[in-house]
Order: sequence, then C-alpha cells, then structure tokens
Amino acid sequence: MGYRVAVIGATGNVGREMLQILAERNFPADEVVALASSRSTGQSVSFGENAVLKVQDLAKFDFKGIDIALSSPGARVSAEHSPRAAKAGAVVIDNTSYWRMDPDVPLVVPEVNREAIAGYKRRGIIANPNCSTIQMVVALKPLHDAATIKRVVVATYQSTSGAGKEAMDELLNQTKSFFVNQDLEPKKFAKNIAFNVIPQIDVFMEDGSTKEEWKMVVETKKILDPKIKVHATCVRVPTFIGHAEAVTIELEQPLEEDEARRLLAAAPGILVVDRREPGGYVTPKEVTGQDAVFVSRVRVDPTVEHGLSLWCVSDNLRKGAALNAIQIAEELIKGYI
Ligand code: 11C
Repeated sequence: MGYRVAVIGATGNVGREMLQILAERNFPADEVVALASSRSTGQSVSFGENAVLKVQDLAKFDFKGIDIALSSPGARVSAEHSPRAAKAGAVVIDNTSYWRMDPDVPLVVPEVNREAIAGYKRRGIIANPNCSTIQMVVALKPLHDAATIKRVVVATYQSTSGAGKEAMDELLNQTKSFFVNQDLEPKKFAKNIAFNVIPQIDVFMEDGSTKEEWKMVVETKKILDPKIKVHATCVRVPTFIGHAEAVTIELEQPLEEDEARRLLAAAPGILVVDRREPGGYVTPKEVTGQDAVFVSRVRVDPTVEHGLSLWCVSDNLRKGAALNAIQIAEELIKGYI
C-alpha cells in the first residue's frame, strides 16, 4: 500500500520542484494532492513528465487520511496550516523558517542527523533547513567527524530563485532593460540585481547581521553541533538557480588536505570536483537539476592552526529545499511511520 501525500504551496518554486522529485524518485504514493491559496485554486501543475494535478484550496482542504504533508508556503501560512495537518494525523515536513528553531521540532538533513527524525512525534512536524545551511552542513559533516570543527566563516553567493519566481523575473527583466537603455526599478530586492551583487538577504537583525546570516548560525548549531561558531555574510548574485559558498573552517585536530578531499568524496550526498586547472571546479550553472552538494577548491588556510577552505555549490531548489524534504520523507517511511 502506498502513502497519501499533500504538497502545500504547490505552485511556488519549491512546491513545483517537490512534485517533480516525488515523480522522478517514484515515491510510493497512492495519491498526491496539490494545495495552494485560493488564488491558485483550479490551476494545473505538472506531476512528473506526463501527469498534471488540479490545485485545490489549502484553506478548505481536510487533511484526514493524508500520511505526509510536504509544506512550502510562506511562514505565516505554515504557522496556521502545518499544525492543522499534523492534528489530522499527517506528518508534516515543513520547508518554511517558522518551525525550525522550535525545540519540539527536529531540523533535519538526512546525511547529517537522520536520527533526529524520531523527534517528529512531539508535534507531528519536521523542519527542513534553509537552503544555504543545508549544503554547508552536508559538506562540514565528514570534516567535523574526522577533526572537530571549531569555527566556520562563510560567504554565500545566492541565486535569485531563493527569493521566488518574481525575483527571477526581476533579474531577467532588468537584464533585458539594460540593453535598451532603460532602468527598471527594483521591487523584490533592495537594489538592482542585474549586473550587481547585493549583501543583504532577508531583513536586518539588531546585531547588524541579516536574518539569512542568523539562520546559517543557529541552524548549523542545531543540526550539526551547538559548539561550532559560525560567522556568515550572505550575498544575492545575478544567477537563476544554484547557491555557492566560500567556506573557511578551523579544526581542532590536524587534517591533511588530501585526506579532507578523500573524506568529502566518500561522504553521502557529496561529489568532489577539484582539479587545479582552469574550469576544474563547479559553478552554479552546472548544478541546476542535480542532487549532490558539489565541493571544489579544497585547500589549506595557513593563516590559522588546522585551517581548511573549500567552495561548495548546490541546487538550492533541490538539495536546498525540495529534495531534502523528500529524502526526509523517504527516511520516515523506512521505519518511523
Ligand atoms: C534565499 N535562503 O536564498 C533563502 C530562501 O528560510 O527557507 C529560503 C528561505 C528559508 O533567499
């Protein structure tokens, strides 16, 4: 017998990717329901190559009989509807920021802390981390296991798809308008994104960091180890899909560069592409549609004791969001429900 699965936020960037990946991976579902706000009710969304689903109204949907709800609407919608789905008996895998730091909600990246999934019983909700955190903790895990990470300094290069479809359109339209000498005012971003980079993702916090930077700090601690110190600078760049990160790591024990590369290559979910020649590394353009976290440019940082740095790139809509959620669902059905 298969499962009944609901996808909440089915018309958004991540929701559409969830439907695509459920079909691609032959998730054992008897029924998949696409849900969104009343504005999208009746629209059709693709489910794999050959099927389409009619979008139903989330507000009117009764979750009784649904086994798993994959949820990716806005945080406010999730605050209302994820507990409603859980109360009706579904296990909710929630991609929004709303539940991540709740002590009764596990925050899971299967390659890093799959055992935390068991904690879903407390609220019926499992949180999916932020995309920039997911790819970083996948890359940090084997290094932490081998030589204990003390401190991480990261700069991100995040694509516009992280901010939604309208943000991608803004990049495209500003780029086109540049060639006809027009200046298209920014709407989704605080400054022009075409031919530019913006050192602000999400709102500012009191200490001067942005919320995206704060998420990388607190989520890494919750998933990997509360003792790891993290300092992040998150930057929006004019790409469509794929986040890149320059990560500098301070370890407690020594770890040879070659050994680090070997450990990374052997770890689940990571592909190492690291040839010291022009093009011997991965860029965001190549990762669209790929599942792995790609690691390149592994090298010693000689400015601190036991320092290493690396470059990691991943599809933010897949491993950074939809794929990670479905991998959690796959773990869940192996033994938790
Ligand atoms: C971005 N990381 O690239 C954000 C998008 O907390 O799930 C995801 C926000 C979140 O803009």
